[in-house]
Amino acid sequence: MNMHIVCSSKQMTRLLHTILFFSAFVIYADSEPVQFCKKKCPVEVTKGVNGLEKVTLTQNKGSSVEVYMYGAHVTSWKNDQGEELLFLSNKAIFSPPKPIRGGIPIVFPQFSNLGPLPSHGFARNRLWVRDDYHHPDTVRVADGVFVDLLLKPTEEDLKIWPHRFEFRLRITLTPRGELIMASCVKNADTDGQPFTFTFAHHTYLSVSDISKVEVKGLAKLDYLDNLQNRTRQTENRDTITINSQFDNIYLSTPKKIEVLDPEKKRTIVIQKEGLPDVVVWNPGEEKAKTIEDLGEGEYKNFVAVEAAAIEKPVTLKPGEEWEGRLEFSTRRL
Ligand code: TA6
Repeated sequence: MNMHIVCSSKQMTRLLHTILFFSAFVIYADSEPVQFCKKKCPVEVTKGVNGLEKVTLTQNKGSSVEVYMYGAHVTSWKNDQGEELLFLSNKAIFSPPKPIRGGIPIVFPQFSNLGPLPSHGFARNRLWVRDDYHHPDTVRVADGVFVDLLLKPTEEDLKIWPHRFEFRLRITLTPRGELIMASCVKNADTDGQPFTFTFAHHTYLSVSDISKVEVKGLAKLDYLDNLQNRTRQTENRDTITINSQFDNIYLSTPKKIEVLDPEKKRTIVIQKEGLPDVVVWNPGEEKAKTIEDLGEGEYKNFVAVEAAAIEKPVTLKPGEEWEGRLEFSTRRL
């Protein structure tokens, strides 16, 4: 996918799409207006848990994605066979300002406690809006159903992080059931100040049993061990397996990471651009007990594999844009 699709800005395009009234926010790949679909709509807006607005993307073969406007949070991704690929806690609290436990929280503009903000920043507990900006090329290159979301700071946000940003996120479900998250952050500050942020897609992948899972693609890499004051170490295993609390930030990782689940007989393939680091996290049995919105024993059913930009924070001058892209697909083992 062309990385410029989310960021480029053209007034004419905006105008054109407004006139065509593509529901002011969503486009189907063949440009069919959402409200006229005869069978199941490829893009549906409904009320989810606690009445929070939810967008569901579906493909003919059966794959689907659910996204909450609260946090621009993907809570479900199913393949053609209807298998759920993301973990969502049974005790997830769908009640702002608590972030949703599971799915794909957006960590922005601060990863963990690496700055003055609350841990993991605020994007995951803000209400995003649907974005009315589209570029014609996107219809061709996206090749799927998608929703465009936008986050801008409120006056309250500016008090804790005084930077006028625009965060555009396109979430696409391809005809083959792949999930694509394309992010664009722009420095929209007019007073000429650069800003710096860290970022992660805090993805909770659904697995049969954490102790059986293998993460491939991180061999020989340096990592920061979050459980040891982020001391820098080198991974000497070819394949990562997890048998207790685990919280490493792998640095300068390859573009492709694979998560093998022998019991489910499937591999989840993660491909990324602009997101050099990968956090691998699981709380393990003891720590899990302290996480109030995680059900008993649920720690076994997920591994967080988080495509991120942490070690080298991103700095944007006024008008500059940063792009990140993440793609998930599955393969039978
Ligand atoms: O990304 C890993 C991590 O930062 C862990 O250290 C762990 O605390 C986790 O995220 C969950 O954070 P949360 O704020 O969602 O409870």
